[in-house]
Amino acid sequence: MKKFNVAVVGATGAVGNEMVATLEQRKFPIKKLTLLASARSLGKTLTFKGEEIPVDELKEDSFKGIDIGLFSPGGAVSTKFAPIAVASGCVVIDNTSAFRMEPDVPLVVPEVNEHAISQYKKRGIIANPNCSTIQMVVVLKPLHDAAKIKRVVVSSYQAVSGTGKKAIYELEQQVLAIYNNKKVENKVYPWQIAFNVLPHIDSFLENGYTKEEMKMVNETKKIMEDDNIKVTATTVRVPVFYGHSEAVNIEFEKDMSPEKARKLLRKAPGVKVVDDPAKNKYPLAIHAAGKDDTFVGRIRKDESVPFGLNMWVVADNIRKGAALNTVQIAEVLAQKYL
Ligand code: NAP
Ligand code: 12T
Repeated sequence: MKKFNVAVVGATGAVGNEMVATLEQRKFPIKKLTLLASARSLGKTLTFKGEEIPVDELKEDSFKGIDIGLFSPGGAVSTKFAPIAVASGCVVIDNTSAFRMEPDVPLVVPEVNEHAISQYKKRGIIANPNCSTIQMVVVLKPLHDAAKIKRVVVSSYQAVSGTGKKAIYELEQQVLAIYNNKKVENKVYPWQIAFNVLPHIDSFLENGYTKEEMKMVNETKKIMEDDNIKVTATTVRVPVFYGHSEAVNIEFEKDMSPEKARKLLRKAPGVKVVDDPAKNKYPLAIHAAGKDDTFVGRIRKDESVPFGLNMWVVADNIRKGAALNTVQIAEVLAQKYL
């Protein structure tokens, strides 16, 4: 089997760390693994297959001989370094929002639009969608194929790990401060997140929505390859460490009963139906954390429209929402295209 030289860019971050673990768990065919981060991380190491690998500083000449680059160093760094990596012959799979909506960059969730990976040659870049969008589209796709979705109304309950390691630390420190009767400090979020709920993820736009909300609207259409699906979103930060939850309301063109939806979703790749309310069984962030699947439950009729459903969708935002989806794309690239 062919083996590849792989670089993880942003390796010391919440997503990068999980990428390294996922490459090991899924036995990705690696010849050499290169770990890249900022100069701040020089001297650090990460363990891969029992070996301590040093973290190198990301520089313009970092990509010589690298076949695949898994990027999550933030939008500004990806904007600068993804084209540099491509110029030295590397295929980039980028987790930031830098390239997602560019028409000549495929935006891929393998369970939904794996075929779009074939378009990677135009720019040498494949974009990994936003975490909240990924877990929603793996559930929407089989339902859309069966009964055509007209409109989606989603409200998210998003974990702090989505913002990175500094935000995980901020929630921990705030909980400790409150417990010890000390002053609560906030640096990452504009308000205290511990024991609070913030209707604010990423920055605000002219239209009153946040960037995170508009990512859900625009990325869903691109991944599902259907501009007619109407989407509206309210994205909310909650004091949870790992796992995004979503209340999803779907209106269909044709009839779609809860029973039929459960049947379709039981067969859907990457989806697990957890839907037995009588036994208090429904998807929970604490159960989804560390898992690969997207969990769906509370599937019930929206009685206010002819053909509608409500459901609750949960996944590990760092795994399926980021690292796992990226490694799945890399697997298809390695097996079919490189
Ligand atoms: P994080 O925990 O803050 O980690 C950031 C990583 O980027 C660290 O490894 C950091 O290295 C590195 N980095 C920062 N500035 C750099 C520079 N100038 N040069 C080289 N490396 C640099 O953040 P995260 O949660 O892992 O997220 C990182 C990015 O991934 C975010 O910008 C976001 O766009 C994307 N992301 C996407 C999703 C998704 O929805 N698919 C989810 C989460 C995150 P040091 O440790 O040396 O500072
Ligand atoms: N601000 O990759 O804060 O577009 O949870 C993902 C998660 C941006 C992204 C977050 C963010 C992205 C967050």
